[in-house]
Amino acid sequence: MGQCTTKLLNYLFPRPKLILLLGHNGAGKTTILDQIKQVDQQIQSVELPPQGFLLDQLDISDDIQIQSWDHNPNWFNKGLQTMFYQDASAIVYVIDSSDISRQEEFKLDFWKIINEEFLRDDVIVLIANKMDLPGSLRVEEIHRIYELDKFKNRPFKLVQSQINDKESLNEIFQWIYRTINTT
Ligand SMILES: Nc1nc2c(ncn2[C@@H]2O[C@H](COP(=O)(O)OP(=O)(O)OP(=O)(O)O)[C@@H](O)[C@H]2O)c(=O)[nH]1
Ligand SMILES: [Mg+2]
Repeated sequence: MGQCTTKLLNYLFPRPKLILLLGHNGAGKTTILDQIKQVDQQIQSVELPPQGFLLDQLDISDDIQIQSWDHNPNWFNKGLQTMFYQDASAIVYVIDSSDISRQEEFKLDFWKIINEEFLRDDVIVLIANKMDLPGSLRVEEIHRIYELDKFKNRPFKLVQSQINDKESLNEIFQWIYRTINTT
């Protein structure tokens, strides 16, 4: 389906704005969802047949939904990313900042996702998680490794986070909700 058709359908049948929470296995996506959900909200685990793709879904309001997909490196080879990512308004990519040996792999994955043409207007957030662990990368190092200077004309933020740091997480998600509601 072309982008114009998608936009028209979204206009005629409005759906919640979608925030995708992505990142490698164990980066901390589910933990983050747990920390930003309100007491009366529940994370739903959904399995999509036939391949059995897994996602966690959190409905923030009637207007905003967060989906966290299990990391699947084969999506890009099979062209499936378009189907699952194209409706997103924001991409939140989570990295384990203490896993030094895999940063190059995380970086390639991050850029592969956000370079998609259909995501070029999206809000992008990189969460440097697990900052509490010894040897975690410092913010300046993440900035350099991920070549974040390239973000000149897109709404982008780099945020440090660690388990139980609800304040920073809520602050950044509030910024995302505001930003996607005004674009
Ligand atoms: N020390 C530390 N551990 C964390 C942090 N965030 C998450 N963890 C732990 O890391 C492990 C993986 O976290 P998850 O939230 O399950 O990671 P995930 O990205 O959802 O992983 P998948 O669902 O497998 O893709 C769990 O044992 C968490 O308790 C953090 O900031 N610091
Ligand atoms: Mg998870």
